[in-house]
Amino acid sequence: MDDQRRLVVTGQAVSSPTMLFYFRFGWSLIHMFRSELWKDLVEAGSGGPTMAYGRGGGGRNNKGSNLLELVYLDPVSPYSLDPESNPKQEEKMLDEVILLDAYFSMFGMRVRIALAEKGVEYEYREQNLLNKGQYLLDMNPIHKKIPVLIHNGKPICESLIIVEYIDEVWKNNPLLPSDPYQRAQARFWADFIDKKVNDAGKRIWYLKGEQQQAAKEEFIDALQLLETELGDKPYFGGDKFGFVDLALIPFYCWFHAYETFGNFSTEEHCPKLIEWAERCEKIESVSKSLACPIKVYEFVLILKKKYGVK
Ligand SMILES: N[C@@H](CCC(=O)N[C@@H](CS)C(=O)NCC(=O)O)C(=O)O
Repeated sequence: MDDQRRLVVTGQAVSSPTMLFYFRFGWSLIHMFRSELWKDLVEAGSGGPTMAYGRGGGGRNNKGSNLLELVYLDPVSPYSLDPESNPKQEEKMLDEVILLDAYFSMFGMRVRIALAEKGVEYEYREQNLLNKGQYLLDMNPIHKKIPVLIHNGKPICESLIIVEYIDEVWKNNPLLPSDPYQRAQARFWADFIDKKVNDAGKRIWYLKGEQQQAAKEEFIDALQLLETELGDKPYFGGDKFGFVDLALIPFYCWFHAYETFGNFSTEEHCPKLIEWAERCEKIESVSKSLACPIKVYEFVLILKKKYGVK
């Protein structure tokens, strides 16, 4: 355990710059000690993030703790506590992370998973997409859609762009591969998911007859291509859950709705992909970020009514 962590855990005296820091942010530490996440970090030992800082508030996945945001501190990160190695550290400490999202959004789920993978605490703000608030319109004036990540007042839009941003800012637990070719491949498949899986999936519940049949075939074709790309690997990126897994897995909680409205079984056509999805679901960042499939189905019923779809 390094000095900084020993200070936090045992309350021992430290150097004056560090004391100044704690004096200034002492109230935050009280919240930090209360958090589950802090306990996890302390137990995580070396190799992972070495320290956390939090502010009062409450993320939706926070199980009652008062942490609003979290900054990892390690000797090489820009968030390092050592003022000499990073004179701007206090500025960085004031990170504020807000997510404008909607429970049922597969795009929002991607961002929730990415933030959970990184251990970033944030303020979750559920949006009413039928009556959009001014803040959402201000933060995403072009598309007026969720998700929007607001980092220190600056909005970032579009789920895959947000996930890449998160991966660049919080470098622990990388989501994209480091090799440029592999990165390009990962981006290709994530884009394929947006263009093919999302579009066909929506048409399955929205359309009827021949058009619905065509949508089902497109959906299955797209998933079979993805299954081939997965091959015998546990995850798309190899042994570790990564960018393409994160881009696709939120659709899994919509499968029940697609299958019920389209009267088909994905598993019958893509058994290995379902095994992959079940594997992903066992990962905590995924399980706590996905919507309940039954609730998704009920939500689609409401959407169908809204759009006058029988
Ligand atoms: N390409 C966008 C899609 C985002 C999107 O379609 N969001 C939906 C919710 S799932 C939305 O905000 N819809 C509101 C609207 O279309 O007015 C992304 O990846 O973030």
